[in-house]
Amino acid sequence: MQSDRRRIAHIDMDAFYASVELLRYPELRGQPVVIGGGSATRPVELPDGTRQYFRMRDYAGRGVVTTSTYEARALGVFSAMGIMKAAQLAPDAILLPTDFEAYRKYSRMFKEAVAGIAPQIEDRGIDEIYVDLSAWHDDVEDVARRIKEAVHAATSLTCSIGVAPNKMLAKISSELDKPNGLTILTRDDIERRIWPLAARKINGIGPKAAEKLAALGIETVADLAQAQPELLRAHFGRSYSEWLGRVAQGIDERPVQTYSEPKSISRETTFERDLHARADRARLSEIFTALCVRLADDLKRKGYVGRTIGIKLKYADFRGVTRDVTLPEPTGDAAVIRQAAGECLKRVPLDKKLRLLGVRVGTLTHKDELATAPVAAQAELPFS
Ligand code: DCP
Ligand code: MG
Repeated sequence: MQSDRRRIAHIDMDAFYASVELLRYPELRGQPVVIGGGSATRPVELPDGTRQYFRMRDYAGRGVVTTSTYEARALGVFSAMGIMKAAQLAPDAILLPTDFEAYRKYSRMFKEAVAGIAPQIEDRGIDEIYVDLSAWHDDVEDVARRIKEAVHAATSLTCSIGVAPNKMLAKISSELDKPNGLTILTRDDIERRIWPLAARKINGIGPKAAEKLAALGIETVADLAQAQPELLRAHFGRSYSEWLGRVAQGIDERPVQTYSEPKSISRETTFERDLHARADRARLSEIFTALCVRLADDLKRKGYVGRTIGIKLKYADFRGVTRDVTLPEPTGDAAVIRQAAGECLKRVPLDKKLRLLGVRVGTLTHKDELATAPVAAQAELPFS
């Protein structure tokens, strides 16, 4: 397919976790609501049948905002903000606990609804997908509207859709008219609609790169498109600067990958209070083991085993460190993962208090792709 003829849709659910919660608590519609509390923030049912909600101002702890309703965003509350900091901006907003199981369920329902119409789907995470509509002869706007209706019929939720000649432009387009938006973008629209946007709107230009670009006077996509290639190359290296030049021109040849293998599977936890490797040894060891058990469960459920075991630590001062080790055979066994991760832990400085611990299994293989021979050998792997 000639690349300019492609029609790629990016579909992204609106205020996803918050919108799922509003289905449960419809009386909160129109109010600033923040998602991210623990079970202590669960609404209390009163004898008269009404509910008493937890207010942001009453929160103490280290949780972060997963998402918020558009009314809360108007007050400055966004994803990834500390809840206590957000409470200063929106003390009266309602705080609800996160319920990942419910979000996963709605995620599946929305993806199935889209697949019922257009099955060429690339799964990008809990609330977003790309869909290749290139082969459709119907008017794409029509198809996109049918997709929105199907998603709403299945979930009672709204999504925003961007349709464009490639994934990068489709992703930006889906954001242009949020919530409940539909934006169809053609090559001819790039200068008018994409160039005025901040360069960081391009997926792949992170906060650090955006800051470096700003220091060079490059704020918008137009600035980037008109920047001297030599200037970009001097500051960003060859491959990233060439990529920057291409995306600014709206070029992105990546195909929609209808099935993608995960690169790694991980679990991590931020402690309730910072822990010290020696003083809190028993507690840490317990958390560490529990992480490995949950990770092994994830691997089993998803049908993977992996050869690279890694750990991630964050110290109280937020500095992070990672270590990994490669095993001779792939594993999905909690005890083997625990032992290898324990070896990694011995290779990092443990003189300062810790805030976060994570364990990761990479270099994944599907269990059914493994030769059947080494089963006995695996059972004999040593562990502590
Ligand atoms: N999420 C999270 N932490 C983040 C960002 C997102 O836990 N830092 C979760 C909560 C979101 C969901 O992922 O509901 C989807 O992320 P989006 O970026 O798509 O945000 P929303 O769907 O909430 O809002 P929007 O309407 O802007 O898409
Ligand atoms: Mg979303």
